[in-house]
Amino acid sequence: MDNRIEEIRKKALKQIEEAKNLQNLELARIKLLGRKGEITALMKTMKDIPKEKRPEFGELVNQAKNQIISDIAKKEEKYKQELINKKLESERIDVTLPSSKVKRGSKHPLNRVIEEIEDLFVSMGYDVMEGPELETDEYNFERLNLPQGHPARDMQDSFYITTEHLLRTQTSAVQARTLLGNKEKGPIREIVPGKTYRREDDATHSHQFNQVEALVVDKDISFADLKGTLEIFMKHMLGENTELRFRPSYFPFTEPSYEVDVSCFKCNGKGCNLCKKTGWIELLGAGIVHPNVLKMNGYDPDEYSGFAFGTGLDRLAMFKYGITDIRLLYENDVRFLSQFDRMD
Ligand code: FA5
Repeated sequence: MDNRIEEIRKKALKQIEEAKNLQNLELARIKLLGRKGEITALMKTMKDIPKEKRPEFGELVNQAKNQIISDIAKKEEKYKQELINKKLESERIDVTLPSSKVKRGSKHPLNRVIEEIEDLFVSMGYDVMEGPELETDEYNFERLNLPQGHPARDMQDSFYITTEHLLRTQTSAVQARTLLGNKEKGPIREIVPGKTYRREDDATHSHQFNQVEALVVDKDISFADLKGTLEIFMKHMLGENTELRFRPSYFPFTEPSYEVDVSCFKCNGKGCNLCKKTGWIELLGAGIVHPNVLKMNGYDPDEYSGFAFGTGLDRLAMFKYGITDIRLLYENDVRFLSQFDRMD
């Protein structure tokens, strides 16, 4: 009896010893311990053994079985570890090698200008607001004192989507939205940067461009507030020596209205190609909010007054960075844009 068990045990351990990989090991396990395995078969012969010998027989078979299980487990562990080592080896990286260069993008000049303006105005207590680019005729024109058929509408050749909807031609549309939407009818101090659209295309005009609007409404707001704010704004953006010039102009939503020129920062006002020998560059429209606009949007013009201005961000970016054609800002040519890497 002992011999039979010992024989099977030795044979089993040899098979395990010879198993060259995990698959062989699994086959050996099935052959020895599976339902039809040799150890299982040995157990089944228990009934043929005399009763008094059975405990001893059972113990010997169990010892053999446990040894087989333990040997298989050890070998299995060994093979698994070998596989892990092989994988780790194949994935080994040399951290001392120089890294491949990741090309960094750079901020678009328009975004630079927008961020600079936002930082400045936020530091003066303004909110940064936005409005829809697909705007209604009501907000883009009507509530800004530009009723249907008003001749000043012609100055902004518009992209109408339906008779009621158009791509906004000016960020001034958000003025009306804020005034009307302000339930308390209290003071307002906001800037609105955003995209605007007109049917124009040449070196200084684009069908899509960017404006930033400013609106301040409070008691006793005067031209002095407008002038002081614009001086801070322009000196900050274009340099401390920048001078401003206010020329009377016309916008239906402000009265009085102004075109504001800045002294040419290229020639310091002496006259050059950039300023067409005038020493001045036209940069924005501005004025004191028209009482009709206040009234139409729920404010009492006897109690409140305000100023507003709107400037082209593209033009500001062009002046600031010496860009000669507005279209460069929209072509996404990496050779052009990468020049701004150096400014980070
Ligand atoms: C306006 O759009 C008024 N909403 C500005 C304003 C706001 C006046 C608040 C009073 C009070 P204007 O049409 O002049 O005004 O445009 C303002 C600026 O937008 C221009 O000075 C110019 O810098 C820029 N701009 C206008 N059209 C284009 C265009 N097609 N491409 C690029 N920039 C443009």
